[in-house]
Amino acid sequence: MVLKNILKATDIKLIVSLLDSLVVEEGIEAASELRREAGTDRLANLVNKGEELRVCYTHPRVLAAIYHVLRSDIHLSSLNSRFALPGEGHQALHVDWHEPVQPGDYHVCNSIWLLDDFTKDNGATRVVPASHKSYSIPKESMPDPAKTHSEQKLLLGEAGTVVVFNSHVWHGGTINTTNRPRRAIHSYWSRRDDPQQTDQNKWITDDTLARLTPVERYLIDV
Ligand SMILES: O=C(O)CCC(=O)C(=O)O
Repeated sequence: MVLKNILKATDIKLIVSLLDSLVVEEGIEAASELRREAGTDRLANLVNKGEELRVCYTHPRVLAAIYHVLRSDIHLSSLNSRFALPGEGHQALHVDWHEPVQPGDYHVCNSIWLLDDFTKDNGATRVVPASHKSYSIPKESMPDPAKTHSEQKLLLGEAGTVVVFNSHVWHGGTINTTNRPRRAIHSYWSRRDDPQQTDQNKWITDDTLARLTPVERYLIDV
């Protein structure tokens, strides 16, 4: 689902400025709460790193789209950012779950928040349409999941767009051949009975708890 104009230019400016400062401030520790990835600037645990990001776990249209995929009670699994750096960013096709699932038995759903236009050159995410219904995952089904898949499509769109996708769909970042980073946030959700990718109760700070509304606490499950 492609949801256009979720973020305004002014929101994007504030968010990018926050994330750029965090990348510098955290340096080599950045994303250590989750995982680092060569060729990218990643940040994790973003629930605790700025009110500017509240929109990423509360936007009603995005939440409705995620519910539409999971058809279940949900919680935020993790909130991260990923900048694919110039000349980098290619990922093997993968799913965000450890095993194949039967069509309809979905656990996880991602939303990618485009902070830059996603173009065919700057490392847009690739997806293999309908692969979530195949009861298979790339590492078990492709000789080399890093290679191009004959049916893959690029998720292209303008900054401010949010793409919500069933993350049992085979997907991955592509190489950014431009000279500027391709910046995005991943607001990643799962069924409420599945463990969160970021253990939000472990990381939540008193300051964050104090500013969260009851509904936000429910969504983050803290
Ligand atoms: O940022 C992207 O284009 C996709 C990233 C992704 O799928 C991942 O890091 O697991």
